[in-house]
Amino acid sequence: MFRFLTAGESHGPCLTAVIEGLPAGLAIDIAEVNKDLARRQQGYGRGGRMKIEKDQVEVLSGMRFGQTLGSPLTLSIRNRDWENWQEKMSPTGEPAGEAVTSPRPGHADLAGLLKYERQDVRDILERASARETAARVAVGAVAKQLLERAGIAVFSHVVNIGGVGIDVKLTYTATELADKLEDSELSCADSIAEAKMKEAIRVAKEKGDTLGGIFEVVVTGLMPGLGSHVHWDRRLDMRLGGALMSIQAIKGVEFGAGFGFAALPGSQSHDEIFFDAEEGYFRGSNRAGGVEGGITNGQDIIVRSVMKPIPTLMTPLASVDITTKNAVMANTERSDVCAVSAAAVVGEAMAAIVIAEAVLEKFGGDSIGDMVQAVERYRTRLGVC
Ligand code: EPS
Repeated sequence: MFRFLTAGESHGPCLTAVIEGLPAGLAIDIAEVNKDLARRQQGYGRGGRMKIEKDQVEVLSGMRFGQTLGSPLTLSIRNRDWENWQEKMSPTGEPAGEAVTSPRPGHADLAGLLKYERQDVRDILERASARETAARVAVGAVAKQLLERAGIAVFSHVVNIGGVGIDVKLTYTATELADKLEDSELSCADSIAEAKMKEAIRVAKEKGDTLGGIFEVVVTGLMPGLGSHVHWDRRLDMRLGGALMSIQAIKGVEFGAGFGFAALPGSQSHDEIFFDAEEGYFRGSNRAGGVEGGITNGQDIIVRSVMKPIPTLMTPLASVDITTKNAVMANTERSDVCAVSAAAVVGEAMAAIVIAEAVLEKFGGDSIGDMVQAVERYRTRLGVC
């Protein structure tokens, strides 16, 4: 069973992920993991923290001479900022520094305080912070290396920030997309839209405001048959949707034509089926976004997620002091103005994790060789290798 947990507070000593269920013999390129960690850190509109951190992964278990052993793989990312927080975040001793008592609307602060019976918002915000997503990106980078062995690749890009969208007429293959993103600060393939997005972020920053947006994840090289129609919790779109919704600040997910289906008749909603002796079954469109009945249909998965604007506003919203119950302005702390490009990398990681889980479920194997053989056998049976 492929699964993982992460641990760590935003300003604690480190973030840790424990992955279990990886087959033995998978070669892991640590440089590739660090590349994704660096991608998550970049982006116009990120805050001061990203100047302090230089996220790098350290492997603490489960790997020997560059290959997995089939035992739990533990990944750790140090928080450089810990040096400045040792007293305030000490696991032992007496509380140091002032408690944060003004919860931010839109953050986990107030609901978390009430639920966990805490008197300092920091006890909640430290774990609710999107800093945790660095650990997920490291896990996702490992999942992507497993998927590569099955011929599957995962990409992401930003399609909207603060209401500024990319030109929908621009269509790229996944490889063209990856090339375009190389020199983009916002992980956006449309350079004209990107310039407008950057301007919108600059204006928001000037006003002490923040911006959200939409990113798209594309999965290529899929075989039909991942996920299943037979139970609600085996449907791949449910699992992908849930994984994307689990990312901090994500408020909605759509596959393929998504919410656009509301305005389309059935005759323009589905992907007609054709057959070619060379190609096998193929479709003339991909409105389903690669999943039908909870099962991959062999087309690319296309899934978009919307991120709300970050709740830490330098021009804060109204709140209530949790000690005095007086009206106050919400807590302000160093934060990002816009982190949609970072969220795209996290979305890519979460999608890779879910697809890797589905691949391992279907093709199993305690060794990577067994898994690859099973994939090849299946692709041969379908005639789509
Ligand atoms: C983040 C680290 C955080 C924030 C941001 C994302 O670092 P710090 O709180 O020290 O500035 O920059 O987190 C949030 C927006 C949030 O609400 O917690 C990161 O590593 O991505």
